[in-house]
Amino acid sequence: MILINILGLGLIAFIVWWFWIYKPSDATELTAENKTIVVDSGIYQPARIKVPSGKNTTIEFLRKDGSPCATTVIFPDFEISRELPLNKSLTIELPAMEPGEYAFHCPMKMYSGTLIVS
Ligand SMILES: [Cu+2]
Repeated sequence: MILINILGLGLIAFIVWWFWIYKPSDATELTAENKTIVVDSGIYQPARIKVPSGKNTTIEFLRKDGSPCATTVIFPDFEISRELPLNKSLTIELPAMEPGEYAFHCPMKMYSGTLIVS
């Protein structure tokens, strides 16, 4: 009984850490050759993306996760919401942005990422 409680608490702690605390620190710079974000296994890969400010940017999403949760990606700051086709990359055009950090995520925010504009 105690063992089960400890396991349960551990699981809760892990979930809290995974969804709310864990933040990968490295930001990946997107380049013309390398600007694809893969959507798979609960994460955007890469999840932190550096893009230049003040000019239009395109990024590509490649969704490999078949779950409904992963289907839509939202950039709330720019009112962008797109359906991602499965196993096929989709290009999303972003407007010229002010320097700052902007979130993007799935509707339930289980997948989440950050655009770092500088
Ligand atoms: Cu979701």
